[in-house]
Amino acid sequence: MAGLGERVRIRIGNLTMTNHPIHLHGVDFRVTCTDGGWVPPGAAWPEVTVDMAVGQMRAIEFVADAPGDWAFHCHKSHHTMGPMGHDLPNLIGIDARGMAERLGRVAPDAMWMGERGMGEMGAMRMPLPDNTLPMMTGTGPFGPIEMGGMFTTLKVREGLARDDWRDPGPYVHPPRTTAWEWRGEAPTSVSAPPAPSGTAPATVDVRKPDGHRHR
Ligand SMILES: [Cu+2]
Repeated sequence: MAGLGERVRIRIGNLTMTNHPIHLHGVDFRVTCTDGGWVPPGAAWPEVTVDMAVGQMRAIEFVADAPGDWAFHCHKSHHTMGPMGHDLPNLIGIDARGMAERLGRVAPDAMWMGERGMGEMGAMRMPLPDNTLPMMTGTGPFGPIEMGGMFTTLKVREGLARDDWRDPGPYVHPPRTTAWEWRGEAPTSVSAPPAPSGTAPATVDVRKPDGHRHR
């Protein structure tokens, strides 16, 4: 958790035997410390992902200037999906809608990997040994949280009291700032405004944005 506007430092150490590209949504950060020591401020480079090699430590710092619940996770998708079985046939591409429910009637212990994301896994409530990290982290305001394992949430809130670490619950989005599925009639036609006549074709200037606000 971080109060809105607070400066945050997170130290990360990779004690595993593989690399982990650790990614933070909502803000961009600076890598301020390596295993060689603190990085001079002018040399701390901006990032949204820091690859943690085996045995490495890093410190990242940022100003928590965006209220919300921000995913903080390894960018290797299978590292946010453990623990899982792997000796399974590849069924990518089949229509799996409703398969978990139908399979559950004849094979209650079967676990179906949802074709359209991992949400169905979270809805299954599979039993796990007590010392197992949950594959799915729980249920959020939009349904099952589709990441677990090497995943957590950074909560940025306005008005947090100092040293108050109680969970403030899910972020309450301001009205008209969330997407929803349109279930009404599809529009019959969407016409683009006509291009001005007598002008040269537009060129596209592609450059990387200088911010990181994929919300
Ligand atoms: Cu990883």
